[in-house]
Amino acid sequence: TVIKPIVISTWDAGIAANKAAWQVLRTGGRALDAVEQGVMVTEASQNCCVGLGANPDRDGFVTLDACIMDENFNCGSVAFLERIKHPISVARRVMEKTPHVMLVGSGAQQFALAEGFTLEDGKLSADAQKSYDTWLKKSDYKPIINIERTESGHGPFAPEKLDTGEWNHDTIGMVAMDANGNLSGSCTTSGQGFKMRGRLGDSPIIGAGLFVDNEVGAATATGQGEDVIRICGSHSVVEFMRQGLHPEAACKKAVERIIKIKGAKAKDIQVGFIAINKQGEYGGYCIQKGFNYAVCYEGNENLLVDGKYVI
Ligand code: SD4
Repeated sequence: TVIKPIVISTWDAGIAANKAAWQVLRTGGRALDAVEQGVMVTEASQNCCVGLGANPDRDGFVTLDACIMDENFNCGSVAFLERIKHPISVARRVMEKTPHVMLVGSGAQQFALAEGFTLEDGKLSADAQKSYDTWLKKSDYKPIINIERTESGHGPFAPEKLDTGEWNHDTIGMVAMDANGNLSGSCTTSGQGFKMRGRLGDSPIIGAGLFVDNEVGAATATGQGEDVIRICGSHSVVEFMRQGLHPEAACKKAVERIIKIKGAKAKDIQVGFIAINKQGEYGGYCIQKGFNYAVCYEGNENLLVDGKYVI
């Protein structure tokens, strides 16, 4: 029997996001609405990792990336977007109201304002200001390697989080199948903390941070975006599922491909994929310990699953 509806999303912030998505799915709503409304919860939470409360780039500005894809290969994306609270909803408008797939930077912001989104003040959240100040002191303004593993978990290099043993992460990717058996996905992020200004990761790139093929399945990614882009990560996962692999095995194969390319350097990074297929089977895999994802379906509405890892 097919498990549907179902929604899964990256990291433990996915629990709250899944709850919002579930409200849409359990009442027969569309997967597309579920994945938008789900990740909006994370975007809105000021003390989290995604959205305007998140860590800024090296120059002190929060720049946001997001994309969304439905069951008909419609997709929309925004990148390098500043001072807009819900990039995922702007991405959806790009998909629905423009002839384009991606808008970036000031053009994306201009479009958002024309669509009635509010320009926020651009001030860093208290948490982000603190980590930025710490980063500036220690970093000497050099780029920092994104090591997404700490003693206690994972997260981009956020010095004060490391000191307290907490972890942080800066993306939510969500994929869902609705009661009609249609798939959709969303992905939204502030990108790596203290990235170079103008840097984009995988999260706004269809095929890298997210991919949906309604005949097969849907996948999304988190972690070191550059290495997800290198292998067209989420698209690869979906193609592996098309070849008959279970979502977990498909995610594993994509992770192994990255590890093969990176060689010894693979242990310095984290990448995690999660995926669902048309049967409502799900899975996730990551490079190394410390990644988890939230799963929600009838009777199992608050599952947090540790991602299996290769090294
Ligand atoms: C990026 N993939 O910008 C994102 C970062 C991320 O948890 O997922 N961090 O590369």
